[in-house]
Amino acid sequence: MPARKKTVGMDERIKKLTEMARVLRMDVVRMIHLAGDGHPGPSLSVADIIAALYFEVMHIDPENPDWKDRDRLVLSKGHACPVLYAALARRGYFAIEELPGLRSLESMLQGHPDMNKTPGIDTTSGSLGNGISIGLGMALAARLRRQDYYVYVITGDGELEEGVAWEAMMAAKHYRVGRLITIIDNNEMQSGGPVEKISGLYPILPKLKAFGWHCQEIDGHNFIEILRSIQLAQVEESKPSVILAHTVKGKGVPFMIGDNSWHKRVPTEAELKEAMLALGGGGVDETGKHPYRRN
Ligand SMILES: Cc1ncc(C[n+]2csc(CCOP(=O)(O)OP(=O)(O)O)c2C)c(N)n1
Repeated sequence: MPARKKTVGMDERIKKLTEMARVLRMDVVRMIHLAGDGHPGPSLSVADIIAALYFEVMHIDPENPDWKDRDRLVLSKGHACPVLYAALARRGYFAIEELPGLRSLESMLQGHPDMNKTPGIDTTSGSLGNGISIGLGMALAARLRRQDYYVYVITGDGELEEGVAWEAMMAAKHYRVGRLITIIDNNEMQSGGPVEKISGLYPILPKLKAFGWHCQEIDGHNFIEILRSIQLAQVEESKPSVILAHTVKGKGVPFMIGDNSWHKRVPTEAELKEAMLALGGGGVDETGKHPYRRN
């Protein structure tokens, strides 16, 4: 069993996470360019949260992906899997050389997460709305088996339009499940446009408060707020926790921000270069080749 990490200074931790999130964002844009398909905007909005979970928070062992006491992650917004795949590769679950295989038939990295194909994926997802329910099942299983892992669920805001999410929220409070921590990637957009225009979903937190959840609201791109809110959620043992994280779809790549066509769209060669420049470089080497490429 891996030991819990030693405490290091906050500044150092934030620096490390900031750099990792930058690398993950570059991975995402390259992967989608090479795959010729995928969801860059939704992956980029959640990159900081994924970096914090996989490189700071979660008690996991990449050498032993099925370790029974590991913390679990449910990526309910499964279409954002490129950033999860990048994090798993960078964390050592599988080789970075797998990343360019995204969405190809023979690859372990399918267009939506598949727990039977990819080491480190705790649940198959992609059919929106189901993640809180799946996470609740995992948390209840931990209680029955006297295990003490945490379950982290990442959901989009738009996907909360699915009724099953609210059934799960009601049940989680009823069963007083304290180790279920849901993070809402509240980027205010869904595939069809602004969430506010499409549904009567907002405001979200008062509804969850009324459902009896422990509620927090943060800037989902601020690592101090991400880490603190997760710590506070972890000590709340008697009820489920939600963290509403305000995020920006396409974060890190200016031409993707505010343009919802990037919900699902493929960067051209020129757009790839522009994105890499915006993210601080490293996308194309001096010979003009990508650092990794499909064979
Ligand atoms: C049950 C279901 N219905 C529809 C879709 C198609 N779909 C994929 S992404 C998406 C929008 C999701 O919006 P949101 O939850 O806000 O996440 P974002 O991509 O904005 O981060 C939709 C409707 C799906 N994957 N599953």
